[in-house]
Amino acid sequence: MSETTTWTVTGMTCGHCVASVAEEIGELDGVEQVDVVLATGTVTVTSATPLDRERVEAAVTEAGYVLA
Ligand code: 9UX
Repeated sequence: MSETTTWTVTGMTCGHCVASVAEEIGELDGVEQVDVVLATGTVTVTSATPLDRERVEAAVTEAGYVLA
């Protein structure tokens, strides 16, 4: 069963930021869908395997932003 979780990411200010975060999170094992919303600074991820904070934070950090 997939699960969907919404996270808050600070520091994203443009569409390129959004694309970078979406790309990094999309590379995590199990991730099926990623929706990054610039206006709200939120990232909604649907994953087939549980996504712990450490994995999401590593991806966000790799993209150059900060997981709230
Ligand atoms: Mo451009 Mo979005 O530096 O950070 S990619 S504003």
